Amino acid sequence: MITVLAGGVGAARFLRGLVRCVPPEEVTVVVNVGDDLERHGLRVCPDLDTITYWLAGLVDPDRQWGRADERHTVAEELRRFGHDTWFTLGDRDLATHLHRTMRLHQGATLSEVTAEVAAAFGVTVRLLPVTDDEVATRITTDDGRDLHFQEYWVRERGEPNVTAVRLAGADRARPAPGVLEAVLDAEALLLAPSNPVVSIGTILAVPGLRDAVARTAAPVVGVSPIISGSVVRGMADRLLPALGAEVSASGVAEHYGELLDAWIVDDADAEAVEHLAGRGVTALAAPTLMDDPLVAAELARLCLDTAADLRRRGVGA
Ligand code: FO1
Repeated sequence: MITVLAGGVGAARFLRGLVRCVPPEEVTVVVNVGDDLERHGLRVCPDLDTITYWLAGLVDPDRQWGRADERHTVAEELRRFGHDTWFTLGDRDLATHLHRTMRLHQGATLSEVTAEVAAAFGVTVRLLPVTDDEVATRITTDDGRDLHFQEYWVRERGEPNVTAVRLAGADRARPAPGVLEAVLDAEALLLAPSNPVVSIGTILAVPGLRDAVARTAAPVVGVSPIISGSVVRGMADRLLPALGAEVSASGVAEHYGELLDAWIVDDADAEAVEHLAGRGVTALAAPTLMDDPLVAAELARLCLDTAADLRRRGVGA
């Protein structure tokens, strides 16, 4: 089994490549749920849904989240009642949130509903929320406000300066069923090129996860989400400094520290390879900009080959 720690869009593009290299049934994805929120009484899970829609080939190609061929009739009508629709839910997307919320109200767990949604979209990789407990990524801004991640990222367009990031509720959260086993029993554990702070970091903030990643016999191979000091998308460049991490391929590898056995950087950052070798991290340079599914497939193939090579050399065990 190949296990991937994943956030939203960057992870989805990577997974689209991975499923071209191995049968989807052999892939388990542990997904961040810190972005999740309640809107209009509905439970919305942006990272789980983004991965589902990408793998189903139904994602909006321009926004890269939400559904293609989408309309926003319900959102327009909600505004008639004075509801605030800064977090815009499309008509098709709403069906996912309605189903999920109905099932949660019936007592189903988020894991159970996630499996139902994936099956309904014909997605055969196993998607696991990192926890079935309610957690939320919260952002402290330099003017002293405490915002939900989506308030920071969407409502305020990521403009405020960030002084702290935390996963609220993490202290009471338990790994969802199968999550620890997926990390410990994997033949390879891949860190997708997701946001190291609010996607990978929030996965690792769930008690037991960081320890499982540190202990797994699987080689841990990560892909840098930073190319030439810049993010491919999102706001990791503004969150990493809040954690004292450098905004570079090397800086993220150092931020992950002992957890990594290998780190894939973009060709543009090839100079990081020997710098990291000096720190005992096997680093390789390759194309990591996954605009083309074939690039994503080659990148995923490189991760798997690197993990197999590390296993042969007894690294990671
Ligand atoms: N991002 C936006 O910038 N504006 C939105 O109105 C918005 C709505 C939305 C609805 C469902 C969903 O699954 C994602 C949505 N996103 C929106 C993207 C979301 O903020 C990000 O996908 C992740 O939370 C960060 O990776």
